[in-house]
Amino acid sequence: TESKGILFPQESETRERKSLDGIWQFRIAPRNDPELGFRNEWFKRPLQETGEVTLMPVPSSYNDITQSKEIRDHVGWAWYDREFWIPKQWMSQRKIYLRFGGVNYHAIVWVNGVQVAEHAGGHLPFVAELDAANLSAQRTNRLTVAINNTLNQNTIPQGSIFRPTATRYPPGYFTLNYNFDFFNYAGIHRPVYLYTTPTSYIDDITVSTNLQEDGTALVIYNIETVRASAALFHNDVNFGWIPTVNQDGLSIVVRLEDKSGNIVATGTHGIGYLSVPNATLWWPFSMVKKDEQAGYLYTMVVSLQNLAKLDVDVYRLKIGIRHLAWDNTTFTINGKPFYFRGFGRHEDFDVRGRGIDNVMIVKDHNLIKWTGANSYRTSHYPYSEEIMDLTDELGIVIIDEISAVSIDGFGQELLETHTKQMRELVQRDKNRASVVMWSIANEPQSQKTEAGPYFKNLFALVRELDKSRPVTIVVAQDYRTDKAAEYADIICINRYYAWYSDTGHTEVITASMIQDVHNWINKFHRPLIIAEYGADTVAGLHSSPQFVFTEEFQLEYLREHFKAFDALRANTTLIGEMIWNFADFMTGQGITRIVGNRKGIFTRERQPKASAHLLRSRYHFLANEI
Ligand code: GCB
Repeated sequence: TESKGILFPQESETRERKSLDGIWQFRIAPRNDPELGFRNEWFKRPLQETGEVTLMPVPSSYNDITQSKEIRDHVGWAWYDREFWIPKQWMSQRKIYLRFGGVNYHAIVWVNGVQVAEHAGGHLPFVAELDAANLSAQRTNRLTVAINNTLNQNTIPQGSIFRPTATRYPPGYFTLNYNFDFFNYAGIHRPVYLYTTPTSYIDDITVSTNLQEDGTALVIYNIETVRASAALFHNDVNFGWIPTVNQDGLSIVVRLEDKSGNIVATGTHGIGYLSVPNATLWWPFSMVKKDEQAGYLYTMVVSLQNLAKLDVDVYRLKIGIRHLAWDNTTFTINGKPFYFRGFGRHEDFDVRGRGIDNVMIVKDHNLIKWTGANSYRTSHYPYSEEIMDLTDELGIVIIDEISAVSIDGFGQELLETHTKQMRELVQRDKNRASVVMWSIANEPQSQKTEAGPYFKNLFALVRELDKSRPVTIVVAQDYRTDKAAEYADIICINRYYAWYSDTGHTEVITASMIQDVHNWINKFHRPLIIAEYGADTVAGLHSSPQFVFTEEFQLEYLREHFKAFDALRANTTLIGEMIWNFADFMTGQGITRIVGNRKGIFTRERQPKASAHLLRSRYHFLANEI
């Protein structure tokens, strides 16, 4: 039986894990001979034997690490390799896997010269099972990864290669063009792990939670296992119901532990539910009093046991118990209306690009809490699992967005890519308490006729994958022309009054915004979130009276929006405001971007602009009111 789960690799009494993060060898393929590495089989020998290599940290984007413009702006294949050891005891009675948290965009992976994985999609994990026959415990093994950042009309996001024909260009000149507003960072962006499971193992866990009238919580679970003797019992996984004791003598035992390790419920089937009286709920940190615990997580201990009741495999999943509900006017968490006050963000930081590191993610979440925000959207792609662990733990509410930014075209092949990524995202994040909504796209060309059936399709798919969360789409179109938002449970709109239109005229903001939101709500009768509004602001630039790009302008721009939001909160189904952006971030080079997009309320170095203090006082004020 094949694995289908993508459970985060963890250590337990039955599992081991080794990090492969560190400094790897790196080289890019020559621009004029992109296939050279394949023709010369660079995966068959150490990369440094193929030519000049450079050192490259993993995880990281490769773009900003070296002093080479060629590497920063590279388009095409880039090659990485490193050596690793396999402990002797892993070589028998174990399954060995190699897992990448995220590689942008397309990756091919070889171990000791043999291809073991290929994956497309820049922000989602993938796993390869390694064949022990191709590994050695006596000498080092070699891991080679080739990655390609080229985008086309059927990748998500999209891009296109521009090859000018005019003679004024140097021979072979080309660029990758894309119309999303962030640098197309490339690299092995997230941790790389080697790990093991027993040969019979827990492959996937799906959990949803519910609250009954009497306050009893239900934890509904579905556990998929793969059995070593699967060839004989191939029905186990697909059958959906795994009897207490299977024909191979293995059984599933589930227990739910609270934070102190007390067992609060137990179960004995692969599918079932646990009822937890007086459960401590998972609350957003903004909704609990100081002495209560936000982001309360239980540990669901799943074990696969043999007839002697010994653990064959054990996996611990942290889960939050919370109840989401929504209708045409409200969105509630644990029965209480939730007003989103948050951010659009990026995984973006100096030097690292989109590579994640603990310094950046802890600092960012400290800043988020400092502002009094209660939520953010993972604009414009799924964020790393390490980040999502933090939002679960801290009680920060997440709108989980797929990489479909600014898409256009809406053909069948694009829909397939989009569908595949949505499946992978739901598979990865389905158990996360902090994820309260799926966002299936940001600012598609949704005024086009083809967008209607395309998104109708996708909304249906996501609802089929997960009925426990509402589904949204983030649109920039006008309420009269958009063809996608009508299928959403909750509508998100992005608006830039006095920035992209009527530039500088902050006096138009309040009235324009109020009228716009009324139009949407009167037409669609849905809860609505302003998912973006913002103005580029160069920290330290001042002007009185205010002028675009100055800190004074950003302050005034925010104040005018707050007036609109307060009016709308009082008498419409506006359920949230998210500023664009949390921090300044890097973009491609262009004349409207001054070394990146400056709409952050924090600089790229994470220092506050004046607007951060203003937003903070509003978010804290809202926190006290709600
Ligand atoms: C948007 C996009 C976002 C951009 C932003 C801007 O509508 O969703 O990716 O960065 O506008 O600053 O133009």
